[in-house]
Amino acid sequence: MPIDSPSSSASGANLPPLSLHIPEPQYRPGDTADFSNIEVLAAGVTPRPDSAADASTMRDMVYGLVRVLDDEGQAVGAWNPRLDADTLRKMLRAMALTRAFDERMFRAQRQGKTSFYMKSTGEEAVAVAAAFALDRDDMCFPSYRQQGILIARDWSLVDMMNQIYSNRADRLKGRQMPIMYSTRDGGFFSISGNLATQYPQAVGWAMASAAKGDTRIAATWCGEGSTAEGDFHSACMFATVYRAPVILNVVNNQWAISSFVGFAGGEATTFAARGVGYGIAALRIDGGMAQNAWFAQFLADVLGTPVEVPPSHETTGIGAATLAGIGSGLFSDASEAADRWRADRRYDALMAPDVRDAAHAHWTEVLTSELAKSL
Ligand SMILES: Cc1ncc(C[n+]2csc(CCOP(=O)(O)OP(=O)(O)O)c2C)c(N)n1
Ligand SMILES: [Mg+2]
Repeated sequence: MPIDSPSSSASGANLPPLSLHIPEPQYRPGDTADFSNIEVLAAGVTPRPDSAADASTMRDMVYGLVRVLDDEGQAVGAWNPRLDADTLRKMLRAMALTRAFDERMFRAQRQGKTSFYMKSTGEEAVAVAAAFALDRDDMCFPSYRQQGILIARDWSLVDMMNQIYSNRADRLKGRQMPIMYSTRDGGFFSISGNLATQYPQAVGWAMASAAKGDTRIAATWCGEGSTAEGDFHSACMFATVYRAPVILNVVNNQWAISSFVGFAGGEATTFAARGVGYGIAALRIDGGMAQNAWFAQFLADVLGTPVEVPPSHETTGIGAATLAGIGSGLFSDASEAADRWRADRRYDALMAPDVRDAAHAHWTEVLTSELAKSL
């Protein structure tokens, strides 16, 4: 035995050998995903703490799940934001327009008209509902999947397209990659291709707002994979030390390109639980799936096509709409987004060919008329 072999050392001779854990995803893209191991609490059961509640009183909530819509699509419980029908319609319109815009731009990318595009399919509500909950002049520090904020804020779609095409009307003069919008008037901080850099930027902006005695808050979003970046952690540190008025959203869609959630620490605990370690008030929210039921109903309304929504215990909840009330330092763990979205039976109902084609035709029309208006 070589002299430097670990088992030859006297101190370790009787110890079992150590082993390294390498996370392995249960499902790869293309497999049938099964998320039945994820505990989904019933809608309406999670209490709603006061927005001034101390972080220490709500630690359990990072392991629970805030869900608002029940299986019949009714908003229930203390988290029901009691939005009026008109606001709900506006939110749905922004979500559907975001999806239509994404589809159109994604096709353009596939046709080689632009080099890069990122869709937000299945998580439109995360951005749109937040935009409705925030004040118009609150500052957003998004990742590349919150284009819904601009659309919810009625930003010109043509202006967004100019940026994507880097044409002469591009306000960023071709100096940014496509979809990395930046608009001061839209309260939309420049998107960066370097993951998680928006986190410390948001916290710094929020600290400045507080230092100036302003009333505006910051909100930022990153994917669950991006929480593995050092920037995420230093941002949390500054946020808690200075109690920066910032909402920190983690959108968990289970994958970071080809790395599954396990490589970002998702096997060990929830992403909302990161907040506990920093003493930040944190919540875990089913923020991705509200739109299944909403979309189904909405499409049925606008298209006159009945859409059967089978009851499913796996769906659903409202996400970001309720966030802003909580104040500084909040996580939304919009778990089970993209893969579960696909696996969900409501999605099947939505994606039945006749419904899909009708929806597509309808939203192409809306998109075209929106574009015509802003030209
Ligand atoms: C610092 C840095 N590392 C790696 C990349 C390459 N990259 C771009 S997107 C991405 C995955 C991000 O996953 P996640 O944060 O979960 O967000 P999602 O795309 O799922 O919304 C990676 C690794 C990058 N852009 N920046
Ligand atoms: Mg992800």
